[in-house]
Amino acid sequence: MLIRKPDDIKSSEITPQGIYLRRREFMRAGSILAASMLLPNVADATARLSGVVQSRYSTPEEQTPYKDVTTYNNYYEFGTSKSDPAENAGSLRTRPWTVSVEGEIKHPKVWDIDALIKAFPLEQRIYRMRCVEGWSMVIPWDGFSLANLIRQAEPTSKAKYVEFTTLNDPQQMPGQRTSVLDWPYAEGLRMDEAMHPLTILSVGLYGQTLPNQNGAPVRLVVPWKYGFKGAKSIVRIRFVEQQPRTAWGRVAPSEYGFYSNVNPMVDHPRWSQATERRIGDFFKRKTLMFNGYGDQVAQLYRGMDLRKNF
Ligand SMILES: Nc1nc2c(c(=O)[nH]1)N[C@H]1C(S)=C(S)[C@@H](COP(=O)(O)O)O[C@H]1N2
Ligand SMILES: [Mo]
Repeated sequence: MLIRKPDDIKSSEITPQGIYLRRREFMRAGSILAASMLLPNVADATARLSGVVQSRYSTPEEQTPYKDVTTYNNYYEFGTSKSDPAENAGSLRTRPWTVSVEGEIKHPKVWDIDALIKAFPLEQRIYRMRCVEGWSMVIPWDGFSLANLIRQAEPTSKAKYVEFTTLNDPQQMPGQRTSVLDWPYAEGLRMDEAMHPLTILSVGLYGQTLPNQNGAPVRLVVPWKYGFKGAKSIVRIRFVEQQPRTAWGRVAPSEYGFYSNVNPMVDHPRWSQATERRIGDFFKRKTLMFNGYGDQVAQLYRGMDLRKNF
């Protein structure tokens, strides 16, 4: 565990150029980390990530404080209320950990997580994140472009989709002993979505390795889609010919479509998606098409009926 006191951490280490991390938030993040050292067996025993370069894809919007990002979570393997993951995810063992990259590719490989973290350039991507439930955050993720991993794997011509699967271990994940979802959690992307430069595998946030409640040691982040696309604690990435079934699609196909693009014009069957509440704000704001990433991603869906393909 490599935790340094806040004064030792210069914001320039995370944000060498461009957008800077505001010191106030950094101090807050640092003091939480420092406090966590005093407690035994805490969930966010994170370590500093090195060599993280700021990305030009980052938003300059105000970042959601570390405390909110790490205590207001959805991770049903550890309970269904927002505070459950931070309280219960300490039982997840993230080392040793492997990620199997398999299916319709020329170079299947079982990656050791630490080799994976070192294999591709790490960037900090400050992304707007929108949960289907109507709240949003701005999170400085640290990770690498999924396209880099895919290029190395060399998909065959049969690879049309990518499936992401979370660890299946009811011993470590108390929620998996209940039937809220059809375990293990699974998500999927079309190949061009997976290859898009905005799509990342995240291994950290705020310059530290991911806290367990945020999906340690590696999770998917797709900022123009609802948050549930971002499968946490991934153990398998499989390239397939058919559109994969997803965990949410299995329990409620009429509510959670495969694409799950943020779309203020298409309501969830039980609530409107026109507005959202940014965590920390009092007033709601309008939700933007593709969560504001339309300039970059709208062309992926040209000619598609986004009401049918929700
Ligand atoms: N394995 C797994 N991944 C998951 C979930 C989950 O319950 N289990 N919840 C999803 C939902 S609904 C959201 S909004 C995001 C929340 O990520 P965060 O807690 O890091 O903000 O994780 C997604 N990934
Ligand atoms: Mo969500």
